Amino acid sequence: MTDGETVRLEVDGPIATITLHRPEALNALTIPMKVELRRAFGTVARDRAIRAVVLTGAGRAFCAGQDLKERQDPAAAPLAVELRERYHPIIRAMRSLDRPIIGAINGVAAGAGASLAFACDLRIAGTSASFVLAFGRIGLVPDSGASWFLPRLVGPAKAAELALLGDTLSAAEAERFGLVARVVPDDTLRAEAMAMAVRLAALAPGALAATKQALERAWSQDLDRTLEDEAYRQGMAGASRDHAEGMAAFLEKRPPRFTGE
Ligand code: T3D
Repeated sequence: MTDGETVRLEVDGPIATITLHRPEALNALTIPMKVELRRAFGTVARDRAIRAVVLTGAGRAFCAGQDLKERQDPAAAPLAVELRERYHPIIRAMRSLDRPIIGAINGVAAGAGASLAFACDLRIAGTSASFVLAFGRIGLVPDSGASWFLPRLVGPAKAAELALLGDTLSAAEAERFGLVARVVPDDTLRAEAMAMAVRLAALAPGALAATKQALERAWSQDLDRTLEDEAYRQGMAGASRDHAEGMAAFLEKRPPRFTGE
């Protein structure tokens, strides 16, 4: 376990759990916390033994976004600078990580906290989870990727409603819109997220990484380019030992043992 003051990183075999840990402030993001979160993703990126990541919050919230009290400091960096220097590196680290990230959404995800949830590859919600694009309520605009992720995740109409009105999206509604894979009782959320991580960790790491990248790239490409990219990635995957192992396991009617080669 690597303990920052405000972000905890636990590694258990092939699974890393990153916990936002300022429960007294609903895990609102301070500068040290953003630094620790970026560092945690860096540590995960370097540890090739990690095959899946769970991101969650301590206490009753996932993350309430930017710490608005810290923002009162007259010496605070301008908003655009803070975004470019501290938020964007976190979002980019999450999207470029070549392992899947599961958001275990244990309570409210507001503002940039919602953006963190959206930047995960998959989300499971506890029944008490909710999403709120709180930016408009304080005269700000969606940031940290929220305006990029949300229309892609829930469609443009629902995204406009959530972003413009700032309405709270409950866990049940989030499931209906496909934003979360499923909703589970709060007290089983960690276990359910871990079970999903265990499933992911048993899959071929190279194929998972390429799938994550393919899904991301396809959003901004036309069909022809995507077909070509698929052919390229499939050529690479097809030449891997893991593909041979997957085929052998299928023919021998046994579970595969993927090594990432
Ligand atoms: O650098 C930059 O500023 C640019 C980046 C901006 C990105 C952003 O994230 S902007 C959006 C920032 N977030 C918000 O506007 C959300 C503010 N919080 C809320 O709207 C509500 O707290 C929630 C809807 C999240 C939850 O409501 P509720 O009723 O469950 O809890 P609460 O009573 O409001 O909050 C509990 C405590 O957490 C409370 O502490 P206290 O006063 O009892 O000691 C509250 O002040 C604290 N807290 C909640 N959110 C924040 C916060 N403290 C600091 N910053 C927060 N964002």
